[in-house]
Amino acid sequence: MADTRTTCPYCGVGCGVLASADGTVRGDPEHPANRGRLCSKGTALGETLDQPGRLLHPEVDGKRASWDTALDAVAEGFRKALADHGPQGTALYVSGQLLTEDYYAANKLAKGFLGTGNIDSNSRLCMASAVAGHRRAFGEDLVPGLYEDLELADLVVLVGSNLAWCHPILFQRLQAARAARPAMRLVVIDPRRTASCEGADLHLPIAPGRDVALFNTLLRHLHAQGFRSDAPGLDATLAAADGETGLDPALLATFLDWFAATPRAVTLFSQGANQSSAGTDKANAIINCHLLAGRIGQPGAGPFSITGQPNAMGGREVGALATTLAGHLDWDRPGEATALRDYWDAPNLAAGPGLKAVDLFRAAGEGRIGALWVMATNPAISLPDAGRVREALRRTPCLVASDCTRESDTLDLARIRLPALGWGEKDGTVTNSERVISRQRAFRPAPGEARPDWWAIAQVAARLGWSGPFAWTGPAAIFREHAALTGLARPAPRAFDLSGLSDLTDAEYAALPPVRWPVPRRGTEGGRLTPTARFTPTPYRPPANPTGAAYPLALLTGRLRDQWHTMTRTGPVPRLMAHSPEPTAAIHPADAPDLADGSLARIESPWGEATLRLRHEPGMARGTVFVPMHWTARFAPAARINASVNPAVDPVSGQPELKHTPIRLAPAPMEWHGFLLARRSLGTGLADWTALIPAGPDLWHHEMAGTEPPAEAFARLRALVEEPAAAWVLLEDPATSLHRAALLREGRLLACLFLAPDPAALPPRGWLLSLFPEPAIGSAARRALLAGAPADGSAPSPTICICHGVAASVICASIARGANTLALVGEATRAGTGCGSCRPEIAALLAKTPVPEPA
Ligand SMILES: Nc1nc2c(c(=O)[nH]1)N[C@H]1C(S)=C(S)[C@@H](COP(=O)(O)OP(=O)(O)OC[C@H]3O[C@@H](n4cnc5c(=O)[nH]c(N)nc54)[C@H](O)[C@@H]3O)O[C@H]1N2
Ligand SMILES: Nc1nc2c(c(=O)[nH]1)N[C@H]1C(S)=C(S)[C@@H](COP(=O)(O)OP(=O)(O)OC[C@H]3O[C@@H](n4cnc5c(=O)[nH]c(N)nc54)[C@H](O)[C@@H]3O)O[C@H]1N2
Ligand code: SF4
Ligand SMILES: [Mo]
Repeated sequence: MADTRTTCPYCGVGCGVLASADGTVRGDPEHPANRGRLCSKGTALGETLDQPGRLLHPEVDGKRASWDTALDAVAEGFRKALADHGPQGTALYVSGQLLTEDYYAANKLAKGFLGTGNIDSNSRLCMASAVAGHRRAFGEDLVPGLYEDLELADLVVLVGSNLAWCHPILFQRLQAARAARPAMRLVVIDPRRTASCEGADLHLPIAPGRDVALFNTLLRHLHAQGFRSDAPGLDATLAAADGETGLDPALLATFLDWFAATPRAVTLFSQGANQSSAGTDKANAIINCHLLAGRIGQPGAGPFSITGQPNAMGGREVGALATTLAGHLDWDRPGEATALRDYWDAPNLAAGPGLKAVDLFRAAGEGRIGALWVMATNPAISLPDAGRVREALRRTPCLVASDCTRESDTLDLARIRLPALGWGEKDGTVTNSERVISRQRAFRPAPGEARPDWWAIAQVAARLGWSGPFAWTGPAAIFREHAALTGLARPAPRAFDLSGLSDLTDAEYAALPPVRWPVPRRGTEGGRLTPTARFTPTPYRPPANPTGAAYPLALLTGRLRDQWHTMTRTGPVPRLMAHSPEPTAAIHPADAPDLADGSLARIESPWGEATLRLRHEPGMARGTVFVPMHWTARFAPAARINASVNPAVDPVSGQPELKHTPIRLAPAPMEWHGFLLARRSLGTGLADWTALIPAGPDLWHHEMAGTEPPAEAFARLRALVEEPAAAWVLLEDPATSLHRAALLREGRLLACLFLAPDPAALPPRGWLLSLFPEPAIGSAARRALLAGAPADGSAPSPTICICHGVAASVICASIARGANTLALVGEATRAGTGCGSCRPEIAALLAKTPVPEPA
């Protein structure tokens, strides 16, 4: 059977994928975003298809139910909430991982028929500040530029973006352009020295939250250099352009000069900008500079807000945020709400904006929300002050959750669970960061009773008495309705126009190639946009909850290369876990002189706490700590960082300040540290601190630490894995409190348990894991096992290249033997020759490892 053309379900780059029914995937050479390439997550998509833990049947009150029963229960829950609280007591919380068609249906149900603005999306945590910034500057939420502009630019500035890890294919396109045109410059503005800084011409280690001060300084500099603009608002904006950057003056001057001197400049911004209590101002401060310098809407020039999720842009197009209507229509433009009401024939259209995510969950916690439908997102983990959010979810009388997996912290709390189609099964469209609409197509049958989200929405609408407006025959019909809506006569002109697609037949929709909006009925399609713009004053404000004596460090949170959000898809894949198996907190060594590298540390904030493995990283800005957002109750309950993250929001966008929480660090005192390697998962309740790490087919690594006496823990944990006809090989050294045990049956390793008072005394896990596939381990390996060290004395070494399973030590050894370029390392070890996502890290090893002089 021919491959199916579809789109990657991870990041907003929106790469085209060719997938076959057996789950083999490769990059689509014809897709404009990636031209055949895929990053580490995209490459491993096939391994996420047959995941254990799929939600296969509807459930009500913890019991399997038929779809009819479950949908009746949802309708009843919403009916009751409407009766008890009115429309404002109902809500939907949706996601940029829905398809445009699902998203459109959800928004229509909430705003058109339930009559509430209470539909918000996880885009509130992600893109809301960029949306608000665009609307202030351009009057509409639009991204003027194209990916190609990053290749055409002479200067690319990354603001709060770790592009190398979060948008790897776009980063590879950028690096390829730089290799072809070495004069092209890359500047990275980030408190951390990230993988994106490898090979950059300049890294500005901005103090968290100071970006507005930096771009205000740039604006003044450009004005002083003689740049002028006719766009309104310049004088007031210049007058308000204040703030100290705190940067090294020489670094700052270099940046200011480069920007002023380079007409082709792109400033790409992401969550280091958006997730801030000054997020909207950060967006506008950046746009202001591009306006003054006249660098917008031209080849190689413009501000560029990159989207996170695969369909973050689609959600904005259908207006499924509490603050927008549909099709880029607004409540605050007279006539637009009326036009939408008529189009939908929805007499009950919401009169105004609803609750934004943080406020929505606060309202739920106060008992003001009777029915809440969560779709394709995991708020119990991903919202700030997440302990409160859990309480709110528990308190909501009718909590409905639609998901593909049963293994989500939010699903645990839901009263009604609805099984949704996942990637490879669902069918519709997504829009990427450069406004390209691509099809996601099904290439696998629906598992169990999973159904599309739009269908579940339409079914509930019908049960509430609104069958006609939701009587779609499939996603094509929804897409046509959405596209036609964008062509409505609107009082104010809009760039967003899909009216040229509103008459697609089902067959044309099925075959739709990637297309960039606008697609008007008449006139030019796609291309760069040159919006009419105005300046927006952005006076500098420090973060909402500044650090102080009690909480002296700033907690930054973000992403790892191979994990996706709350790990529901990437966590179970051993190859993806290998790159960064444990939840860590990174800190500059000088900021934690009393806490050893590799020890467990407790993060405490006024909102909560978490315990993670401490890593000393000289690339961290002083006074900051970086923690990945990913870990959940399923993998490491004590490491759920959002329990500590503050819920302050940007006053304009309502986006939470996920990149700045005042914290302090304390040691997490433990009697012992250790790990248990076993052929089945023993869960996350093994010890005071546990991280569960899928390590291979039927191989599980449990990293642990505990406060009970080590000898007791040793006996207790051994009892958990004991098996008939298997025997322990033991070594206990009471003097040093070292405990080692290996469980063997006929020479085959079944489990390994190691405990020690100091984590540094434990042997490398990778070496032990590599013994499990052996049919029987030899006497040398057995001796080494009990000695607690591999025979060759090799130290633990992280996997850098997951495509070919190459460890850092192997790469360093090849460098030491003279491989002094990425290409030579690739030839010697194959590292970096697969998806290429690890190349920045290989480059960092190349920069660090002394290369021998040629003989
Ligand atoms: N591997 C992977 N890729 C992903 C995702 C994923 O989960 N995993 N998620 C996708 C999604 S939804 C999103 S939104 C994107 C996010 O993509 P990014 O925004 O690139 O990722 P983050 O790691 O959240 O944050 C980026 C950087 O902001 C920096 N930062 C923190 N505070 C500040 C500040 O005050 N100023 C500046 N200038 N920088 C600051 C952090 O140190 C961090 O390196 O990634 C997408 N791609
Ligand atoms: N501290 C901190 N917190 C953060 C961030 C941060 O940087 N720091 N980043 C924030 C950002 S930018 C984002 S985008 C959020 C992401 O956070 P979430 O949206 O909560 O995270 P995901 O793990 O992506 O959850 C998506 C869920 O949807 C399910 N799913 C996938 N496709 C479908 C579908 O088609 N239908 C249905 N019904 N379900 C589906 C998946 O199985 C998964 O359970 O996290 C935010 N939280
Ligand atoms: S860059 Fe990677 S995660 Fe993003 S769309 Fe492309 S393959 Fe998927
Ligand atoms: Mo995001």
